[in-house]
Amino acid sequence: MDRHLKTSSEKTALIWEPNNPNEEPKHISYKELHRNVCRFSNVLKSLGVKKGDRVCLYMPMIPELTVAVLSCARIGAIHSVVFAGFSAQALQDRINDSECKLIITADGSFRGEKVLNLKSIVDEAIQYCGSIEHCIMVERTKAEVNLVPDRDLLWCELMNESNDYCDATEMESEETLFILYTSGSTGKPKGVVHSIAGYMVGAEYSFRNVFQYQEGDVYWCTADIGWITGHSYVIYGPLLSGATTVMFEGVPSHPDYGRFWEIVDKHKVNIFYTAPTAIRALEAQGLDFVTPYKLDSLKVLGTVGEPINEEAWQWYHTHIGKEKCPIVDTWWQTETGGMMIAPLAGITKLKPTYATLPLPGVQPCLVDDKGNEIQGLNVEGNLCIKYPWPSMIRTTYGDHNRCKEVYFSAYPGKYFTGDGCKRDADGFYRITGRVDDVINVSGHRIGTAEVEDAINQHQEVVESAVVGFPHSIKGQGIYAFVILSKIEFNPNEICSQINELVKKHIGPIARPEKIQFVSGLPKTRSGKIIRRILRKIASGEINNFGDTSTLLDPEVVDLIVDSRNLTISK
Ligand code: 7RM
Repeated sequence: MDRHLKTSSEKTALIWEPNNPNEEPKHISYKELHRNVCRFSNVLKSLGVKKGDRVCLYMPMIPELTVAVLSCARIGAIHSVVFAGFSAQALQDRINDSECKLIITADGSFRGEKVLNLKSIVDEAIQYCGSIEHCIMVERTKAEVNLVPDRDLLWCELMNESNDYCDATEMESEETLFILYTSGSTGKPKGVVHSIAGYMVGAEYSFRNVFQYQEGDVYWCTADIGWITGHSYVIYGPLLSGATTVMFEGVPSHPDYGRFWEIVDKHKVNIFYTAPTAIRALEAQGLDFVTPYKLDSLKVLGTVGEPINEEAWQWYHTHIGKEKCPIVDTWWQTETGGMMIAPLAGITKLKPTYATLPLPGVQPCLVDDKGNEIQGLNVEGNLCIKYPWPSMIRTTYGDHNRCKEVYFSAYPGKYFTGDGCKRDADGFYRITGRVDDVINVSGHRIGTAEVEDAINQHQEVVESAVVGFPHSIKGQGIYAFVILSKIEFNPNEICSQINELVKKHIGPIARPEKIQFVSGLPKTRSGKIIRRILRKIASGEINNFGDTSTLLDPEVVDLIVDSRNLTISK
């Protein structure tokens, strides 16, 4: 921020586009953003927030969220942004894991036609958060809220009383910039820790090079700041580069499915970055929502979050990019901090559905199940990274061993990504999807164990197993196999109770698409569920289960296959 004041203080740093297209967008210059960040940094200091303290942000996509993130960074406090679609329980778990001192939220958020009351979710969560001293609330929806005297404070009042001067706290390069929780194969979500210098180097380097950002470009990444894509490519990457970044409060379907393209034309967006799931959802609505818009400002398109299918790639290329915009399919993870395998726009040869080549400096490799590196071309294996990179995960908050276990022990000396990957005849990489128990629903990572834990909270559930299955819009959907204590329950009733439980423990995004009640689960003699078989059944592949010799009771599989007609869909 301070760097850009010298050269671009009047330049627009942030264009904020509200949920309601009739509300005025905001253009915030680098100078104004800097001023607001300084003011809010002083607010944080006045509340006793010091270097190293954790601050939780549970906010809508409004400029105050960007200001809050950058203010934490300015004073050396560690931000932990929690996506505002997570439930009170999920929020509480994250606050307690890292013992946040302060939470910043809003009265509510506007998402399409919906109004979400965030403050009441925060109230519910922080009843059981002993570390929280204060809650700062931005007024956005003007919904009625409960303000607890002394604990709850209003953003606007604190900002009015604050002042514009706040030096940035000097930090060591390896000190922590932020924590972001993400799901894995087992247990509760872990707090991925990123460092000050390395993370920012990775975010800026990848932003500039992959998108081939040019001074003056207007750039829009549609991700929510609650996810890593929002951290790295709505806030840090573009703002470190001195770019103009668009921040959108709403959803692609409101007021209709042309909203993205309306915004592209309105703000003359040059670089546009979104998820395959959004492309597929918009494609499904037909071209009537695209043709009214010119889209002639676009120069570069990007995708992230999940594998993109050929059809969606072609649609994006033809109808949005008008066959003249390179598409950068960027593979990376919360843990990698920034893009790892991606084309450089206009430089790397494109190949639909391929993330193509590693960024300069990144050393990917494929390994087989025994841990041997697979050399050569036209091969497939588990994707690892052989050599460290600036923005790599530093630890998992509060549990360094877990970080070693999860990422560095499967293949000694290498970072294991959890993804399967192909390398073609040209040496190009194509990520095929997760090889662990993580499901990718609309680009959001959901751990099967987390969903199972929520389902198992139901009194009548004996056991459950959750897998992903191919979904035409979401990429993957969640399929739950559930054993009940008795068979005479009303299945529809139990289904809605299960859905409520998942919503309560995680959030609406983790609700199963399909629930099948079964009498048993396919297990090995040692009692491990064979998910491979369940994944096949969930995908409708019921003819060839491969090697079933390890099954304790092969008959279980036939029973599950035969009772598929009893599956209940959301
Ligand atoms: C940035 C982000 C990470 C997981 C990752 C993959 C999948 C992400 C791509 C992709 C195929 C891509 N972080 N993934 N990008 N798969 N092609 N271009 O999404 O931590 O939330 O998810 O997402 O499985 O391991 S994340």
